[in-house]
Amino acid sequence: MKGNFHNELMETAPRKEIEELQKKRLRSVVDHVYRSNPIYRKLFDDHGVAPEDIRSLEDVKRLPMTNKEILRESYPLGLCCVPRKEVKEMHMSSGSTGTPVIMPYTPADLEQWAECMARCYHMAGGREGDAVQITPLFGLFNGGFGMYHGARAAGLFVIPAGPGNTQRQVRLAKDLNTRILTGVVSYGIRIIEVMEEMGETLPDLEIGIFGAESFSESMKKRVSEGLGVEVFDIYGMTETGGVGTLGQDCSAHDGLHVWEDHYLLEVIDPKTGETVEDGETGELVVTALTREALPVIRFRTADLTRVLSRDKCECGRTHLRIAPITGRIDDMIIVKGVNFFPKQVEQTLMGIPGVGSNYQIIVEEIDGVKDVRVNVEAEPGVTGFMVEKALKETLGFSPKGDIYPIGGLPRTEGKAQRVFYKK
Ligand code: DLL
Repeated sequence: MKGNFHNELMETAPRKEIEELQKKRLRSVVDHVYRSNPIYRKLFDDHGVAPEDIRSLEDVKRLPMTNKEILRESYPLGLCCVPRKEVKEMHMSSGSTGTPVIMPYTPADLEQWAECMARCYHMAGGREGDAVQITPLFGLFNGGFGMYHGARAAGLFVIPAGPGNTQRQVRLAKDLNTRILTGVVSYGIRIIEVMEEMGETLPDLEIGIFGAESFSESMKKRVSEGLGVEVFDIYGMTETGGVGTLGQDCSAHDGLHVWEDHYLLEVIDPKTGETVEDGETGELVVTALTREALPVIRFRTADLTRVLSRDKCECGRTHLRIAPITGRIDDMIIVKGVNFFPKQVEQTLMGIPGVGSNYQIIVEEIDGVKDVRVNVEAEPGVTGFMVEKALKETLGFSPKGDIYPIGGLPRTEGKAQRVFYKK
């Protein structure tokens, strides 16, 4: 077990201490947003709650919940809680529905992000001086810059490759002895394909940090075997401040440690809004305790997960662990009375020998009846019947679909689109 910490004192602090800190920080962030932003103030006033009402951690439940809508409606900087001159960077998520969400950062926010992300690098076994090849886009997407800020804080040697030009990417990794490769999951798969085409291996590569997309256990196995690395599942989102802010798994690979000194988590039943018990799956709700420019308060992430443990982990960390993300609430597909998530399809497909790593789930409506097709790439010898049978066993019904030769489905350099809706 690697005992690699970035901030050992905080990462291993006793629960009681973390909770005391959370309580203090919750009071202070509530006070900050109430005093500095009229939208937040109105939201709190309409909900009948004032900063003085927040005395314990339980009192978080007295606060109103927020969601992506309020961030969209206040585009571009309506929810910003600091004067414009204090904002030094921004990132943005475009989302599927059009209006983007902008996340502003003060210098302290950038440090907070770097701290969270640096903890993730160390938790994955990164050491000062390691070459880290960062393949998410450097731009409005938070992935590239977040991994950059964190790598600087962790003392790594940054190769700011960004996505694309994959042959050059492989050569760079070889020539510069890249030890840590980071990316969105589907780009990890793309690199494996190109390595195979080039007949290259990357013996110095040991650590793969991937996320931003559905990441089933069987996909993790493929990425791990294809790249020859230990794979880590990294989590974060624009609204909480970007990649790594919500943590990652450690070498025990038993859930994602969430940085609780910076974020207060709740898991709720998305229908009733009530908190669910630890172990029960629900929607993750996040309050950012330490951000200045735009701290989200009880933000409904739409991501589904469950609390796995609040006990000290074998790695020594005390920050709670959540299950890898099941999917987004709005990604749930209901066909013929069966509910499922794209991740379940991925998990099944990736478990079939000879099936490639690219797939499409097509939801179509014919004469008012929803149907689903699953297209997948596969080696010769894999038949549609084999795929249907495997899906029948896990989903309870067997979607039809087409088998494409490896390389037959489109590739993307950013987040892959897996689900397509057709009318
Ligand atoms: O995707 C941040 C990120 C960049 C994470 C690079 C990991 C690597 P957004 O574009 O705002 O930010 O999208 C956030 O992506 O609410 C989840 O639905 C999904 N997501 C992020 N990480 C994971 C993960 C980045 N590890 C949204 N597993 C989130 C599953 C993930 N889904």
